[in-house]
Amino acid sequence: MSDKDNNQGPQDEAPKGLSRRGFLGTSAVASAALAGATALGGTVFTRESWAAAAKEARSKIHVAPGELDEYYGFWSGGHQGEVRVLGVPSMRELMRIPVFNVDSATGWGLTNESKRVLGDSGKYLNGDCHHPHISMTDGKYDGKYLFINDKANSRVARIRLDIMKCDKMLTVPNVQAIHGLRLQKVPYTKYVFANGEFVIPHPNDGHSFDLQDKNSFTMFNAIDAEKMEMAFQVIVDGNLDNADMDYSGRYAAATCYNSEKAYDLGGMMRNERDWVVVFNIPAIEAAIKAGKFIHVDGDKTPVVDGRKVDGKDSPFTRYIPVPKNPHGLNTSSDGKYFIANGKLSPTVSMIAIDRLDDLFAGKFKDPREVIVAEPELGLGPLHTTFDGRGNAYTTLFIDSQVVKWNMDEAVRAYKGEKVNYIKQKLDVHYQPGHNHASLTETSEADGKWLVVLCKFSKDRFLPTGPLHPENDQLIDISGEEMKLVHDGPAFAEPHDCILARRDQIKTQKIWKRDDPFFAATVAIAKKDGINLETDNKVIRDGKKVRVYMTSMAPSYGLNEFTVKQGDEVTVTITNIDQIEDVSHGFVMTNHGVSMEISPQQTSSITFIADKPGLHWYYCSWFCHALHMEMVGRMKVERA
Ligand code: RUQ
Ligand code: CUA
Ligand code: CA
Repeated sequence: MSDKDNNQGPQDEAPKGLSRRGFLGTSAVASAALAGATALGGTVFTRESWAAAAKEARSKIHVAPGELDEYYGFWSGGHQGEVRVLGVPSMRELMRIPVFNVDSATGWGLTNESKRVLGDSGKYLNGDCHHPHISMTDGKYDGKYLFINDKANSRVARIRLDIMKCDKMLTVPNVQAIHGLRLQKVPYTKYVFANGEFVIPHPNDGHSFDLQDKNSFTMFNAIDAEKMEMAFQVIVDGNLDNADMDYSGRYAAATCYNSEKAYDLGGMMRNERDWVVVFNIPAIEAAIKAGKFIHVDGDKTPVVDGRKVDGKDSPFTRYIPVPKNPHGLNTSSDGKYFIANGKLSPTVSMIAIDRLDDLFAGKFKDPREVIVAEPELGLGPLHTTFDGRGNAYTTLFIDSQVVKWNMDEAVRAYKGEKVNYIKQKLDVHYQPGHNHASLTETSEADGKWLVVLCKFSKDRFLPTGPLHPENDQLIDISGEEMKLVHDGPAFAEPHDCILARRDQIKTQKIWKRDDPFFAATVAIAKKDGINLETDNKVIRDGKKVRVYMTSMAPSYGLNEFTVKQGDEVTVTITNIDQIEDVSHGFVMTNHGVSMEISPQQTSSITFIADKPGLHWYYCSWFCHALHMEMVGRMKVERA
């Protein structure tokens, strides 16, 4: 293949006599270009210019052997279903946290402890996570939890950051595809806000397939962050894409791209403007407290109706028209603006949060009076992030660029002043979706690093066949000028990431014996009269056999046990090693059984002993010079 065939690559130029922008035109943006398959490329550059820039940058991101990164990064694993932990700026992957996927190494989805977290939804083996967000107190990360959505099976999961394991999961009732997810910032993360993306009929039982029907809608969902139970739902007009919340704890906002409630692409692009819907959280809470709520489709969650009736607003919502199929919704770190990213419009819309009280009080004729600027930034704006110095950084999917712009200057320009609010445009590689500046979602945005999550990597890495990696690029934004310092290939598909200072995340080095993560397993052992730290015993309970053993490098407490063919066997292992990093595993060969048992952890797994004969089990985490010898045998007697 010649370089010329490789469209979107750095080699391509705009057709002769036309600038890329002129050729594309803002109205032509919609269909062809968004597919990411146009013949239009990034800015022309040479390999040499990249090499020079890279050399200068390399010193900045080099974290020497034995040294630690300054930031934790939590990356969504997209439709791979996990969360990944990276060190920033080295961009080294530190850990993977299985969530909506099944994980062979740790036994996530296989162990009893993980199955209890997964609940009924454990029947789904896939997930699609997009938006990882860290719990906050007073607008700053408190390091307690990370929440993440599952678009594929309409779930929200919580990860405990002290142990970096998922400890709760909730299927959101009566909505399809949880997409946008953000947290209450102030005074603390009481609610997780999660958008149901798709409009569906209610009840969704086949009685109707008509999206225009008044019983077809989607809902904005508030989840109690501590209990991980539904708090309330709000019925909305149109659909819901991304969301964020303000720094007062009063207003949440979400973008809608399908105000048309259309079935197809053409229909969803019909309106020149869709909207941002703003939710008045205290008004919703007051209505629910007063018992003024309904139920939807037999679920017990309190629901309020935030739709307009005959053009009249509900007390719970306001709809602010913005162009066109907006996508990302970002609260500026100074707390002043909700910014809706135009996607099919080259603009972003800046909503002044301090005008929302008046909007709800009915003081404006036109809800667009809360918009204080609509700067034109480039083609395909998707997401915006902030440096805490008054600048915003917006990804331009179609232009394959990040644009740095000044928010105050954009507001002044909107009032008619002649000021160029665009500070810099930087090529990224290629087609960026989310971007994320260090601490940007908090009042402590520090303007040091910017991660840009590019959907296409094209020619940036050694080829890997038709399926290409994504490209997570790291950009130094500490100075006046953005500087690209690192290309990071990633497997499908980090939609989004979040960076926290390393002092904001406090982890345990070994498990605490009273950890709730395995408390239910401990309770079963207690009923069996077992002391998990000392006992190695087999308990028979009809056809159920519970095998209890300890592990300590390099041996299990039991090096053999006997069961009968057809028994349901539960193996519960307590790792009594106290030494940091000495994790053991348990694999029963040819039984699909695998799990992690880290120091002071109790793990259990249940399977059917369906094959008579001798079956070796072994430790799967390299723990000792005699790790290979850390084995035992299950003898299965013929039925
Ligand atoms: S969305 S690429 Cu799933 Cu966060 Cu914008
Ligand atoms: Cu225990 Cu390897
Ligand atoms: Ca639309």
